[in-house]
Amino acid sequence: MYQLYSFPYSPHSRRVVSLLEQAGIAYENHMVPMMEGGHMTDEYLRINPNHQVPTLIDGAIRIHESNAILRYLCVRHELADWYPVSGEGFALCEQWLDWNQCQLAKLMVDIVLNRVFLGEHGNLQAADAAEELIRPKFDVMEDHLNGRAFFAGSKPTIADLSLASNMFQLNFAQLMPQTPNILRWYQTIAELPGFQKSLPQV
Ligand SMILES: N[C@@H](CCC(=O)N[C@@H](CS)C(=O)NCC(=O)O)C(=O)O
Repeated sequence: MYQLYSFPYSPHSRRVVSLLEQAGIAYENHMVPMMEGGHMTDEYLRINPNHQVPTLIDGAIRIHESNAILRYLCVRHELADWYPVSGEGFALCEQWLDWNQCQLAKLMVDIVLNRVFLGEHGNLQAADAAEELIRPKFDVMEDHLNGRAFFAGSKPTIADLSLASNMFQLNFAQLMPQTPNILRWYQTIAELPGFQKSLPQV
Protein backbone atom coordinates (compact mmCIF):
# COMPACT_ATOMS: atom_id res chain seq x y z
CA MET A 1 0.00 0.00 0.00
CA TYR A 2 1.15 3.55 -0.68
CA GLN A 3 2.72 5.37 2.24
CA LEU A 4 2.04 9.11 2.17
CA TYR A 5 3.88 11.62 4.33
CA SER A 6 1.80 14.76 4.61
CA PHE A 7 0.64 17.63 6.80
CA PRO A 8 -2.97 18.86 6.89
CA TYR A 9 -2.12 22.57 6.53
CA SER A 10 0.17 21.89 3.56
CA PRO A 11 -1.40 22.82 0.21
CA HIS A 12 1.08 20.55 -1.54
CA SER A 13 -0.07 17.59 0.56
CA ARG A 14 -3.71 18.54 0.06
CA ARG A 15 -3.70 17.98 -3.69
CA VAL A 16 -2.26 14.47 -3.30
CA VAL A 17 -4.73 13.49 -0.59
CA SER A 18 -7.54 14.89 -2.79
CA LEU A 19 -6.57 12.69 -5.72
CA LEU A 20 -6.02 9.55 -3.64
CA GLU A 21 -9.42 10.02 -2.02
CA GLN A 22 -11.28 10.96 -5.20
CA ALA A 23 -9.83 8.01 -7.09
CA GLY A 24 -10.44 5.62 -4.18
CA ILE A 25 -6.79 4.59 -4.01
CA ALA A 26 -5.76 2.92 -0.74
CA TYR A 27 -2.94 4.60 1.18
CA GLU A 28 -1.57 4.96 4.64
CA ASN A 29 -1.19 8.55 5.75
CA HIS A 30 1.68 9.53 8.04
CA MET A 31 1.14 12.98 9.46
CA VAL A 32 4.51 14.73 9.70
CA PRO A 33 4.31 16.97 12.79
CA MET A 34 5.78 20.04 11.08
CA MET A 35 4.93 22.44 13.90
CA GLU A 36 7.24 20.40 16.11
CA GLY A 37 9.95 20.14 13.45
CA GLY A 38 9.02 16.62 12.38
CA HIS A 39 10.14 17.39 8.81
CA MET A 40 13.69 18.18 10.03
CA THR A 41 14.38 14.92 11.85
CA ASP A 42 17.06 12.54 10.55
CA GLU A 43 14.34 9.95 10.03
CA TYR A 44 12.28 12.22 7.79
CA LEU A 45 15.32 13.64 5.97
CA ARG A 46 16.09 10.08 4.89
CA ILE A 47 12.60 9.99 3.35
CA ASN A 48 12.79 13.46 1.79
CA PRO A 49 16.13 15.31 1.92
CA ASN A 50 14.32 18.56 1.02
CA HIS A 51 12.55 18.46 4.44
CA GLN A 52 9.23 18.94 2.69
CA VAL A 53 5.88 17.25 2.47
CA PRO A 54 4.40 15.48 0.62
CA THR A 55 6.39 12.35 -0.12
CA LEU A 56 4.85 9.18 -1.52
CA ILE A 57 6.40 5.75 -1.15
CA ASP A 58 5.33 2.99 -3.51
CA GLY A 59 7.39 -0.05 -2.61
CA ALA A 60 10.94 0.70 -3.72
CA ILE A 61 9.86 3.95 -5.38
CA ARG A 62 10.05 7.15 -3.36
CA ILE A 63 8.72 10.31 -4.95
CA HIS A 64 8.43 13.91 -3.82
CA GLU A 65 7.17 17.08 -5.61
CA SER A 66 3.41 17.17 -5.31
CA ASN A 67 2.53 17.63 -8.97
CA ALA A 68 4.94 14.85 -9.96
CA ILE A 69 3.16 12.61 -7.45
CA LEU A 70 -0.19 13.52 -9.03
CA ARG A 71 1.09 12.65 -12.50
CA TYR A 72 2.68 9.44 -11.23
CA LEU A 73 -0.55 8.24 -9.62
CA CYS A 74 -2.62 9.09 -12.69
CA VAL A 75 -0.32 7.22 -15.05
CA ARG A 76 0.05 4.26 -12.69
CA HIS A 77 -3.73 3.93 -12.24
CA GLU A 78 -4.69 5.03 -15.77
CA LEU A 79 -6.76 7.93 -14.48
CA ALA A 80 -7.23 9.55 -17.88
CA ASP A 81 -10.11 11.70 -16.66
CA TRP A 82 -7.89 13.25 -14.02
CA TYR A 83 -4.88 13.51 -16.34
CA PRO A 84 -5.91 13.70 -20.01
CA VAL A 85 -3.48 11.85 -22.25
CA SER A 86 -3.74 13.91 -25.42
CA GLY A 87 -5.04 16.99 -27.15
CA GLU A 88 -5.98 20.29 -25.60
CA GLY A 89 -6.93 18.69 -22.29
CA PHE A 90 -3.39 17.34 -21.91
CA ALA A 91 -1.80 20.64 -22.96
CA LEU A 92 -3.90 22.70 -20.57
CA CYS A 93 -3.51 20.27 -17.71
CA GLU A 94 0.29 20.40 -18.04
CA GLN A 95 0.28 24.17 -18.46
CA TRP A 96 -1.76 24.84 -15.33
CA LEU A 97 0.10 22.31 -13.22
CA ASP A 98 3.32 24.16 -14.00
CA TRP A 99 1.73 27.61 -13.81
CA ASN A 100 0.54 26.79 -10.33
CA GLN A 101 4.05 25.85 -9.20
CA CYS A 102 5.89 28.64 -11.05
CA GLN A 103 3.51 31.59 -10.91
CA LEU A 104 1.15 31.16 -8.00
CA ALA A 105 2.68 29.01 -5.26
CA LYS A 106 5.46 31.28 -4.02
CA LEU A 107 3.23 34.35 -3.87
CA MET A 108 0.55 32.43 -1.99
CA VAL A 109 3.15 31.07 0.45
CA ASP A 110 4.69 34.52 1.00
CA ILE A 111 1.29 35.92 1.91
CA VAL A 112 -0.07 33.14 4.08
CA LEU A 113 3.17 32.26 5.83
CA ASN A 114 4.00 35.84 6.72
CA ARG A 115 0.50 37.05 7.58
CA VAL A 116 -0.81 33.94 9.29
CA PHE A 117 1.49 31.05 10.16
CA LEU A 118 4.57 32.97 11.32
CA GLY A 119 2.54 35.16 13.65
CA GLU A 120 4.63 37.99 15.08
CA HIS A 121 7.69 36.74 13.20
CA GLY A 122 6.02 37.22 9.82
CA ASN A 123 7.53 39.64 7.31
CA LEU A 124 4.54 41.83 6.50
CA GLN A 125 6.41 43.76 3.82
CA ALA A 126 7.06 40.52 1.93
CA ALA A 127 3.37 39.65 2.30
CA ASP A 128 2.28 43.05 0.98
CA ALA A 129 4.63 42.76 -2.00
CA ALA A 130 3.30 39.29 -2.79
CA GLU A 131 -0.29 40.50 -2.51
CA GLU A 132 0.43 43.18 -5.10
CA LEU A 133 1.92 40.59 -7.45
CA ILE A 134 -0.73 37.91 -6.98
CA ARG A 135 -3.68 40.05 -8.09
CA PRO A 136 -2.78 39.93 -11.81
CA LYS A 137 -2.43 36.14 -11.44
CA PHE A 138 -6.04 36.01 -10.29
CA ASP A 139 -7.01 37.96 -13.42
CA VAL A 140 -5.26 35.35 -15.57
CA MET A 141 -7.21 32.60 -13.82
CA GLU A 142 -10.52 34.46 -14.05
CA ASP A 143 -10.06 35.10 -17.79
CA HIS A 144 -9.10 31.51 -18.50
CA LEU A 145 -12.22 30.24 -16.74
CA ASN A 146 -14.47 32.34 -18.97
CA GLY A 147 -16.60 29.75 -20.75
CA ARG A 148 -14.71 26.84 -19.16
CA ALA A 149 -15.94 24.80 -16.23
CA PHE A 150 -12.43 23.71 -15.25
CA PHE A 151 -8.86 24.67 -16.10
CA ALA A 152 -8.33 21.92 -18.65
CA GLY A 153 -11.86 21.76 -20.06
CA SER A 154 -15.20 20.35 -19.06
CA LYS A 155 -14.03 17.89 -16.40
CA PRO A 156 -11.91 18.40 -13.28
CA THR A 157 -8.29 17.29 -13.61
CA ILE A 158 -5.26 17.21 -11.37
CA ALA A 159 -4.57 20.79 -12.49
CA ASP A 160 -7.76 21.83 -10.68
CA LEU A 161 -6.83 19.87 -7.56
CA SER A 162 -3.39 21.43 -7.58
CA LEU A 163 -4.66 24.98 -8.09
CA ALA A 164 -7.55 24.66 -5.65
CA SER A 165 -5.25 23.34 -2.95
CA ASN A 166 -3.28 26.59 -3.14
CA MET A 167 -6.38 28.75 -3.45
CA PHE A 168 -7.87 27.18 -0.30
CA GLN A 169 -4.83 28.43 1.59
CA LEU A 170 -5.73 32.02 0.72
CA ASN A 171 -8.80 31.70 2.94
CA PHE A 172 -6.46 31.86 5.95
CA ALA A 173 -5.52 35.40 4.85
CA GLN A 174 -9.08 36.29 3.72
CA LEU A 175 -7.75 36.71 0.20
CA MET A 176 -9.86 34.30 -1.84
CA PRO A 177 -10.72 36.32 -4.97
CA GLN A 178 -14.41 37.12 -5.15
CA THR A 179 -14.70 37.13 -8.95
CA PRO A 180 -17.49 35.01 -10.47
CA ASN A 181 -15.52 32.45 -12.51
CA ILE A 182 -12.98 31.68 -9.80
CA LEU A 183 -15.66 31.47 -7.13
CA ARG A 184 -17.84 29.14 -9.21
CA TRP A 185 -14.87 26.93 -10.10
CA TYR A 186 -13.46 26.86 -6.57
CA GLN A 187 -16.86 26.00 -5.08
CA THR A 188 -17.20 23.03 -7.44
CA ILE A 189 -13.77 21.65 -6.54
CA ALA A 190 -14.27 22.37 -2.84
CA GLU A 191 -17.41 20.23 -2.87
CA LEU A 192 -15.58 17.13 -4.13
CA PRO A 193 -15.55 14.62 -1.26
CA GLY A 194 -11.84 13.93 -1.80
CA PHE A 195 -11.01 17.61 -1.54
CA GLN A 196 -13.11 17.91 1.60
CA LYS A 197 -11.24 14.98 3.10
CA SER A 198 -7.94 16.75 2.42
CA LEU A 199 -8.82 19.84 4.44
CA PRO A 200 -7.53 20.39 7.97
CA GLN A 201 -10.11 18.90 10.33
CA VAL A 202 -10.66 21.73 12.82
N1 LIG B 1 7.70 21.81 -4.66
C1 LIG B 1 7.26 21.05 -3.53
C2 LIG B 1 6.99 22.02 -2.38
C3 LIG B 1 6.58 21.31 -1.10
C4 LIG B 1 6.51 22.29 0.06
O1 LIG B 1 6.84 23.47 -0.06
N2 LIG B 1 6.06 21.77 1.20
C5 LIG B 1 6.03 22.60 2.39
C6 LIG B 1 4.68 22.45 3.09
S1 LIG B 1 3.37 23.02 2.05
C7 LIG B 1 7.10 22.13 3.35
O2 LIG B 1 7.21 20.95 3.57
N3 LIG B 1 7.88 23.07 3.89
C8 LIG B 1 8.90 22.80 4.85
C9 LIG B 1 10.26 23.20 4.40
O3 LIG B 1 10.43 23.63 3.24
O4 LIG B 1 11.17 23.10 5.21
C10 LIG B 1 6.03 20.23 -3.88
O5 LIG B 1 5.32 20.63 -4.81
O6 LIG B 1 5.80 19.20 -3.25
